[in-house]
Amino acid sequence: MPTDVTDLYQEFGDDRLPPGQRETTAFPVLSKSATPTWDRDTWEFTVTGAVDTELSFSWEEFRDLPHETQRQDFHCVTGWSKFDCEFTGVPFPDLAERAGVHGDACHVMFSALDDYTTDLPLEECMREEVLFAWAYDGESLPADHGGPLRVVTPHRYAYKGAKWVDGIEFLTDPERGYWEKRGYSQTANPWREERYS
Ligand SMILES: Nc1nc2c(c(=O)[nH]1)N[C@H]1C(S)=C(S)[C@@H](COP(=O)(O)O)O[C@H]1N2
Ligand SMILES: [Mo]
Repeated sequence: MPTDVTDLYQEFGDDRLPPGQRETTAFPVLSKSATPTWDRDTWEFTVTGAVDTELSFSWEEFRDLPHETQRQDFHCVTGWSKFDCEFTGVPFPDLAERAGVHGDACHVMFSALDDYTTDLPLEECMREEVLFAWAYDGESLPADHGGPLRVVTPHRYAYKGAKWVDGIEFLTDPERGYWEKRGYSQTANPWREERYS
């Protein structure tokens, strides 16, 4: 049984559907550019920056990590929300613990195979619901939705969840990711409609 985290909105607002959003049952694809290809044999996921131990995982090693399945909502900054998505993967805090995050780390940069990046304050990442997910509704994550591996951030607009993620860097000073450099919010709280900065 998946862990249901669709009630996390109660931390932020009164309604499950954030203001200015409409519910969709489709799962639209939103990418800045084409779906990148990946090679199972050379794929590598790295954890770098302000940590005790920098980490690197092959696809098999990453898939062997303890993982869980959660039922989550998904909110795109362009105005659609999809309820009850089932994602399977590794919670962010588990990876952070393996690397040993330095006390002066305050921010995280996610990078991806399509040269996308996105950033979040460390405390926004240290939540069980921030998953590195490889399955959606019990099937391998479709390539268009970020397969083999993507991040999901049900407490933030979905551009904070890097599809095709291949690395995270712990930072001691905030930096801006791809959309954040182009005017989108760094904090991106849907219940406060933090769409732009
Ligand atoms: N690597 C990468 N991740 C990305 C994007 C992207 O263009 N590249 N788009 C973001 C945006 S704006 C959204 S809404 C979600 C869309 O995920 P979906 O295509 O699975 O619906 O992915 C986010 N993650
Ligand atoms: Mo988006």
